[in-house]
Amino acid sequence: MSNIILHGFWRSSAAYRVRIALNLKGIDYSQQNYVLGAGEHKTADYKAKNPQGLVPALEVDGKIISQSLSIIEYLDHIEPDNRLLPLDPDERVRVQSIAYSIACEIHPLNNLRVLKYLKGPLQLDEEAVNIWYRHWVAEEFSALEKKLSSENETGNFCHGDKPGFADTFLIPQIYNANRFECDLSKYPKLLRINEVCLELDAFKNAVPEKQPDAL
Ligand SMILES: N[C@@H](CCC(=O)N[C@@H](CS)C(=O)NCC(=O)O)C(=O)O
Repeated sequence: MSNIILHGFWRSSAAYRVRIALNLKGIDYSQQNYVLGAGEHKTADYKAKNPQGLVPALEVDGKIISQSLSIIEYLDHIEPDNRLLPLDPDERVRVQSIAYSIACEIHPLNNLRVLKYLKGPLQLDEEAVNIWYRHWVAEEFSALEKKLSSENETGNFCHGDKPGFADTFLIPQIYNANRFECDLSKYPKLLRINEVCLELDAFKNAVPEKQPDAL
């Protein structure tokens, strides 16, 4: 079995996605964590591994893989048991579009470096930054709520009655939205999926507060 190290941070939602995926797959891994607030992910040592200076990165027998989407897709290839992405092209593309709507439309606008830029060079105060954050969550969560509550393919989870790829993206984003006190009452379907996922060990063991570097 490969030696797998997840380079992350307890409160990184992108690392949280990968922890869920590793747990769902039953893959053993260790963690090396970086305090993002202290800039530990920007050191020369870490950038030698991931020049983007972002977490997560997954180290598999010394090889580094960056970007949570590609990491999780890679895990699905190396460990085909308990597939996270369906093989059927129609199912697969549905699951991908749910995950990408979070990973590509919400997360990049609300990432730490973006919020720091708004507060620093653009001099927005805390409240303005929170309004920014909540705006992008609301935009995408409204669309996702509509999609998931109207499509028959949705089950107890984003796709059917088995947790998978899309859930690994939704649950960390809901965690972050709660941190930023977004009003989630308009998204009962998303909240229900969150509740069901958090009953499972794979999700429970991935929650930020349970990680070794949690403050
Ligand atoms: N698209 C990347 C995003 C990675 C990312 O932005 N990670 C955040 C933590 S969730 C980070 O490292 N932020 C550090 C910073 O913004 O300086 C992925 O999905 O892995």
